[in-house]
Amino acid sequence: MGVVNVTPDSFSDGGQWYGADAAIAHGLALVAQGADIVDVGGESTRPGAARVSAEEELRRVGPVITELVRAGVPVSVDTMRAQVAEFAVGAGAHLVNDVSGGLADPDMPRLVAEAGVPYVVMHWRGHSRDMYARAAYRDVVAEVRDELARRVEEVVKSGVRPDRIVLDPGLGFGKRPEHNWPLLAGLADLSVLAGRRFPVLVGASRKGFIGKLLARPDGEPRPFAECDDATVATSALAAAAGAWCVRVHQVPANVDAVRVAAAWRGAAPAAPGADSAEGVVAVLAIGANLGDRLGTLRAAVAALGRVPGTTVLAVSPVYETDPVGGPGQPAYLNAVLTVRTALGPRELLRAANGVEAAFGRVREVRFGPRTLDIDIIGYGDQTSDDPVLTLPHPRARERAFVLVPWLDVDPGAVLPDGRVADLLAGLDARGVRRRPESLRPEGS
Ligand code: PMM
Repeated sequence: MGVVNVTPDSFSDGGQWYGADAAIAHGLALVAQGADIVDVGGESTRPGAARVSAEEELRRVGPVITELVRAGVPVSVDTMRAQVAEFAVGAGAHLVNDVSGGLADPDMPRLVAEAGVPYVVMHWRGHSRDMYARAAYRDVVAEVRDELARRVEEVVKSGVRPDRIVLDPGLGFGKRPEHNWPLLAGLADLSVLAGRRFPVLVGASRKGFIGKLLARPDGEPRPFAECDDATVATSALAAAAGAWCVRVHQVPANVDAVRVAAAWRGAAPAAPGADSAEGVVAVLAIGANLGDRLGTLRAAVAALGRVPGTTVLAVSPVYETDPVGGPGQPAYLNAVLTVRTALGPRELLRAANGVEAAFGRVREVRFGPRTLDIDIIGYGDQTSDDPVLTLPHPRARERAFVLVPWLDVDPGAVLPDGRVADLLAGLDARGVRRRPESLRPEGS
């Protein structure tokens, strides 16, 4: 998650992206550098900050969110106000990031529930003006976990679905440096509340506790803008510990860090019972025939694995395939993956569309070339005539470029009209050629 603070006074990058044009250009640049989502905020939460009015907050973030969504960027809105969140999700924002976890504005949880978007619930004890007055803990990990558990209970009572919730320990918010390190070291503990594992977002980038760690011998803290290397180290460790997302100001090196951590985790033996979580197994087909096809498919697999409540179970080999239908166009690379997901089918579709949008997918020419296409082929045993998402995918049975890789990940796969192996026997699969490359992160 790349940060765009449209504020004159944020501690980490205040003033740099204050104008709408600069903020939009920065959001686009962050996505080009590899951010999966751009977090747009219009109110500084630095220690001591006074609040701005809702009108001013909207004036700052409104045009930036509208324009980034229009450009296909997955946007998160960093706000404590339901009014601002309502505007943002109405404009197409994908996620609401509420640093108060629903405490600052009682209308927020209901608004998020109605919008059905993912909701970051951060640990927070009060506004920034005097937040250090509340920075007293006996056992910071236990207290943050208990307070987050209460917030989750409350927002679920307001109608937010548990599988839409992302937790955040709120590093630096009402916490002194010595409180932040145990929270980072305890990420795995924080992610499990009431027997349910939640995705966790970590916002350590350029925060004061990192500057303090790296202080000069005379005690002068390292300036914020010189804390990016240490932020990258934190991102790698957080991602290796299972964080779902890191919120950062500088994207490129943090993307590398997250990829390293994903490869590291991917290579580790599975913990007993790790995959026994509830959820439905869905089958996704991915394809690309523009740009860096292999790089795009690899990044798409990684991005799908970071969708809240979703784990990639198996990824097929890659196949080069001749285009079927549509205008003359280059050959595709195709693959199929299975995921276990706590999301409903429409939510999974929305998440998949978000990943497509992050790769600049435009939906203009039917069956035309595309940088990335993600189709939901099946969702458990569910059948549906919903025109937005017909299940199973109505054209899967006639597409060898789907059935061949599907059999790789599930040799016993079935469709309503028969076994996939039998359906494939009736198709011409000569245009589907297996490639040697893998879509799993290098080395896993
Ligand atoms: N930190 C800041 C702002 N928004 N949101 C979440 N979810 N988690 C954070 O830790 C967080 C946040 C403050 O940092 P900034 O001023 O550099 O944006």
